[in-house]
Amino acid sequence: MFRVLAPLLLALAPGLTVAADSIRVYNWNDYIAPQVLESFTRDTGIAVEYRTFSSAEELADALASGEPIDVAVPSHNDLPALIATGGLQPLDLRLLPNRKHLDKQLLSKLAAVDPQNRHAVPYLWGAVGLAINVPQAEAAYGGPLPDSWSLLFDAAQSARLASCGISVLDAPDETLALLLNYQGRSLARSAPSRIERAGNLLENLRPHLRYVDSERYIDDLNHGRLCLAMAWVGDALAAADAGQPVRFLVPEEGSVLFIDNLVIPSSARRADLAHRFIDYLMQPQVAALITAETLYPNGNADSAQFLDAALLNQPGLYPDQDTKRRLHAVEVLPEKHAKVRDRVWQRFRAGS
Ligand code: N2P
Repeated sequence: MFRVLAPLLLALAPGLTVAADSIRVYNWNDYIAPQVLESFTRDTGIAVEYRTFSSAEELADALASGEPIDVAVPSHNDLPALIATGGLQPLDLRLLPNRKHLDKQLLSKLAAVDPQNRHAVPYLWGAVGLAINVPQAEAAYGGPLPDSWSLLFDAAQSARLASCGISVLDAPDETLALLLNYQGRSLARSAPSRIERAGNLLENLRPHLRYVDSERYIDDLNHGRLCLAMAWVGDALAAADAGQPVRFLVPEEGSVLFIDNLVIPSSARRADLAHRFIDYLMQPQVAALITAETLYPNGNADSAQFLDAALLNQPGLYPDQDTKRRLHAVEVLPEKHAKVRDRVWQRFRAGS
């Protein structure tokens, strides 16, 4: 019936196209349950052109280019700059009835970077930590490992682990914040000269690292090809899930938290459909499925009832009280520091 009718409709109404409803979604890699995209299209008739990025820089470049993107997923610390430069559309809350399921505490934290929560809703969040392939790392280190960022930042220690493979996330704000915190300081309150010196220290570590990348390490951890990785929680838990003796650790010095958010960039062509997609993801069952698949905590308070008890209690996924005390949100970097950060980071990432 449909097959016959469609050409007929097209002939009668040339402006009307079948399945013209589509949106472009730009998300972090390994950050959705693929079946959710399929069910969204099945339920709504809206096709999703889905692409991924693996660093905040890649997303920033795509947003700055003005290419049409209907839904993107920036981290909380990048929201102030995006809002200030008019990069985001305010959300129409009337089109987001499922927003009522979101965690109120998380929303109020986010209001510090997105006043009145006008532009963003929390999607997934989590901690940065160390993913350690314990048997490999202990063998290379020559005994039990300290519960510390020194494994990475102390050149004598990382030299011992270099042979079994170390990787660092392509995440300058997180890495520099962690290094300065390890030195007893704060990235946001550091003078540019101190950031420059932190960059020099990173460069000295560079020969001990296989690479600086936020995507390759997932497969390498899953196949036992790295023994130490600075990791986002879900990526590390995925390796343990794949059967590797990989432990996710929030070291004793503490670490940073990120909150990633669904937003509608100003370049969006179909803000109406973007709202439908965002609302779809905020259904508690859908949010639970995404957490089960990605192993990242979500920002949906009502999704807990749909999560397996085993998953809810999986160590590391939802941080316990003691770990929570050692975690603080990635700080917003003052604009005047962005240049030195980028310069330092480019040198470090390239390894030359
Ligand atoms: C998952 C990416 C996590 C995003 N691969 C951290 N902001």
